[in-house]
Formats: sequence, C-alpha cells, structure tokens
Amino acid sequence: MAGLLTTAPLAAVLFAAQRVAGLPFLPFDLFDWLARILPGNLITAGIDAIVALVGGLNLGPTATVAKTIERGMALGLFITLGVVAGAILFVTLAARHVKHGWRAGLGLGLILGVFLLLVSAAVGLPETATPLLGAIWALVCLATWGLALGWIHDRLAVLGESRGPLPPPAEGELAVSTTALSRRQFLLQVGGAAAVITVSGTGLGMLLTDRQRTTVAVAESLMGGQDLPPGLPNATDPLIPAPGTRLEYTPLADHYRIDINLVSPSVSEQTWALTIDGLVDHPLSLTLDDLRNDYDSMDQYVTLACISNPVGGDLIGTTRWTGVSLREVLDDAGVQGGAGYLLIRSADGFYETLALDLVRADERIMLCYDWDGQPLTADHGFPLRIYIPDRYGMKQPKWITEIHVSADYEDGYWVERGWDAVAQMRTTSVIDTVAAQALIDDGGQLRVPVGGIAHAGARGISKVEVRVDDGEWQAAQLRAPLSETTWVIWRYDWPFAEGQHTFAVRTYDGDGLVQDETQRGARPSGATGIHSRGATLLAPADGTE
Ligand SMILES: Nc1nc2c(c(=O)[nH]1)N[C@H]1C(S)=C(S)[C@@H](COP(=O)(O)O)O[C@H]1N2
Ligand SMILES: [Mo]
Repeated sequence: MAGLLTTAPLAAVLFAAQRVAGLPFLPFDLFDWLARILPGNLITAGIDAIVALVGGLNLGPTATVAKTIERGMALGLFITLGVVAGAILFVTLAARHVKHGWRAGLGLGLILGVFLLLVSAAVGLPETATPLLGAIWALVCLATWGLALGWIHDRLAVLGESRGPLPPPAEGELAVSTTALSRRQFLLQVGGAAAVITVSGTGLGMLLTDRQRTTVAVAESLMGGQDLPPGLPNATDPLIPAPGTRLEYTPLADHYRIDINLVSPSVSEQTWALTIDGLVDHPLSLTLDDLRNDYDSMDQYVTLACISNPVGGDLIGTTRWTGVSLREVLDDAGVQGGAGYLLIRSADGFYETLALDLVRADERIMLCYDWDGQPLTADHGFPLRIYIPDRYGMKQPKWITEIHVSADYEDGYWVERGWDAVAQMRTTSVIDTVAAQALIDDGGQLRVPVGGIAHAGARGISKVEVRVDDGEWQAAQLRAPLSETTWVIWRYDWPFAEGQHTFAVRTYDGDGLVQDETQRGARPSGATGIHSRGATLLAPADGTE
C-alpha cells in the first residue's frame, strides 16, 4: 500500500516534468530498455498479441492504440516495481526491528534512482533537458520517494504501538476519545495527498500534450474520393474510388507510426549531423542544410508498410517523400574498394544494414528529410530517414545519425530478433468497402460499389480480381497509382443481389504473379492470404434508387 501511495504520485510528477521541461520519463525508459534487451521472440510475440487484440476488438488505429497499450504496460510495470521495492523495504525493516526507516528508504530511493538513470542512459534517447539536469532530477525524485516510503513506515510503526484496547475509564472519569490517529486514518490522509499529487501531475502533463485528432482524422479519411491534396500526378484519372475507400494519399496525422520507442526521440537540428565514415576516402559530417542545399532534391510518392501489418491491416500509408539520392552522397564520400555494406545507425539505438550493390542499382534509394512537403515530424524520423523501395518499414531507419561503410554484413535490429533479413514487401490486396448504401443504377441494373487497395512493393500491380461467394473471379477497374511504387486503388461495381454475401479480393503484381493466397501471419516475412469481407444487402425500398 505504501509503495503504491508513493509510486503513483512519483510517476505523475515525472510525467509533468517531462512535459514541462523535457526531463526523462523513467517509466517509459524502463519499458523501452526491456523491449531492447528481452529475447526477440518474446517481444515479437507481445507485438503480435497486441496487433491481434487491437484488430480483433476493433479498438481503433493499430499503431496509436498499440502505443497507448504499451504505455499503460510501462506505467503498470513501474508502479509494480515501486510496490515490490516498498514491500521489500518494509519486510526488511520489520525483520531487523528497525524503528527509523527513513535512512533505509533514502538508500533504496538512491539505488533505484541510479539504476533507472543507467537504464535511461542505456536506451539513450535524446531528451530536451541536459543529461546532468536529468540525472539530478531523477535522483531527487527517487530520493524523495524513498524518504516518503521510510516516513510512512516510521509513522505506521508508531501508530501501531499506540493501537490496541484503551484502558477502561477510571471511576467517575468520562470516556475520552483518543486523539491519536489510527493507522487507517493515517493511510487515508496519505492516500488523499497521493491522489492530489497524482491527479494534478497527470492533469498538468496532459494539458501540455498535443492532442492528436487521429481517430477523428481516420474517420474523415474514410469518406473516400474527397479531400485529396491538389496537384497529385494522377488527378485526371477518371476512376472514382468506391465510397468508403481509404484516401489514396494518407493525411500525415493518420500515417501509422511504428518504432521501438514509447516517446519519439527529439533530435535537435542544431546539434545533429549525419556522419558517413568507415571505408570512405572522405568521411563526411553533413548538417540538414548541407543535405538540402548541396544536393539535388527528389520527390517520390511512397507506400510504406510495416512487416507486422496483418492482411487488411492499417499499418500502411502513402505520402510524398523528399530527399536526396543516397548514391550521390556516397559518391561525395568516395566509397573504397572492398566495401560491401552500409551500417545505418539511429538516434534511438535502432540499426539496419543495406547492401551497397542495391544502392548502386537503385537511384530511388534516398535519404529523406521531408514528408508531404514538411520537415519530418519527430514521430516519423526528424531530421532524416531512408527510403528503400520494395522493402518493409523494418529495413528503413528513422532518426538516422550515422552511415558506416563496412566490408562486412551485420544483422539489423529486427533481423537479430528473428525477422526476415530481406523483408521484401508482399503482394497484397484489401477490400476497404462494400458500399451497400451507395447503390448505382447502371441502365436498370443495380450495382454495389466495392473497392480498396492493392500493393506489391515496387513491382507494381497488373490486375485485381473480386470474387463474390463461390462465383468466378471478376476483373476490377484500376486507378493509375501515384507512382510505380505506391498502392493502387481498385473498384468493382458488383451486380446487386439481395442477401448475405462474402466478398474476396486478389491481385497480380506487375510481372503477372498472383499474390500468395495461403493464410499466413506476419512472422517472419510478412502476412499473406486473401482478404475478404461479409456484407448483408437489402433490396432498396421502393423509389429510393
Ligand atoms: N530508428 C528507428 N527507425 C525505424 C524504426 C525504429 O524503431 N527505430 N522502426 C521501423 C519500422 S518497424 C517501421 S514499420 C517504420 C515505420 O515508419 P513510420 O513510423 O514513419 O510509419 O520505421 C522503421 N524505422
Ligand atoms: Mo515495422
């Protein structure tokens, strides 16, 4: 109880300070650290479970809800740690018959403080506050926490002594009520104080948290067809997406976010530079301005997907990426003979390896600083990330700090944890909508617009087919994509028939290869299988066509 009453306010105060002054939020650091050191298959099983839970229960956008769940787990873990530490303190003090526990409490707080500081340093996320300030703050907070724990212990011990039946009132004396607190009253008072600190700390922190209107934005983006930014390269394509199809160009606020951090690293443009070293003639240190000014910029429409995305999942999005061709930058550094791989390292400790042959063969591989015409946001990798066509997100580091040119291959972060080393994007197709409310009258024949996306990495899409119930596969219409690597919007107007129906979709890549129809989960190389969707169609009431 004492552990809970001290650790909850501690978490709230740390949270408020993180929001106000960019001081480290130790509960998240602890969780992030565990996520990095625990065995990869355990972590991956955890991620799979969360993705399945969020999708299965329809809890909302997977990436956003999953982060919320993980943050809850982090808080729960931190508070459990505090409760267990408190219990150990109390038991030890009782076993040794120590009356004054504050010294031991202070000691415990400092030990935990140092441990959490080491954890925070091991995760090494850049914080806004200086490391020294962060360290002092963490130690002061944990020391205060330990002192409070010790103080509660000591008070409870004293109150415990004065407990027990009062001596009966002497003859002629009034029964006086004792003024001493009972343990229960004391704990209630401490609980009240703890609640006040917890609620006000959390409230203050939340006031300073940017409200993300993600859920609203997702709802809006499903209107279909409307709200696309002007000037898209396929603006003149006559095919109008079926109502309810996702937006072809994902609003930035809706783009999924997946990474190993509960809070995105905040990299400062002032101190950041991209280091290119290893087997190069001229090691480089490039600022963001250098990258923007000294190289030709290029724009590409890109569909990015997470390898954890289930068939039909929402961990996929399309936006315009701007940056510089990696090849050009490497030419400036002068890659030496014998070099074979680029070891890319990020501010959050993430890393991946890219074969030089691939870079030489594909000028589309780029170091990218803008999304949708804006500098990358902190969540999406500010100041620099890489784009590699045809690869899942796990191969494409955000928050890049260093490119080390090496002779030898090394496994990347998720490859070490059991995921596919190549991570080539799978061919996949999804039904976004069976628009039963948007029947069209096609010369007397009622039709139901059905639509969605198809994607095959950089291989393009040549055909999409829809099957209803046990019928034949029927060709859908395709909209010209934003680029050769983005998803393709398809539409099929199905001749209406009343009743319950199952709609299925499959697609063929640019080489005419049909997608893998075997139902297979995301691990280790991306989910496969046919996406289908059931719908009950009622005959329209008279006169409402
Ligand atoms: N530094 C860093 N880069 C990273 C990751 C990460 O955890 N750290 N996650 C990768 C994964 S698994 C995916 S799917 C994409 C997601 O990019 P997004 O969050 O911008 O959509 O980032 C990739 N790049
Ligand atoms: Mo991912």
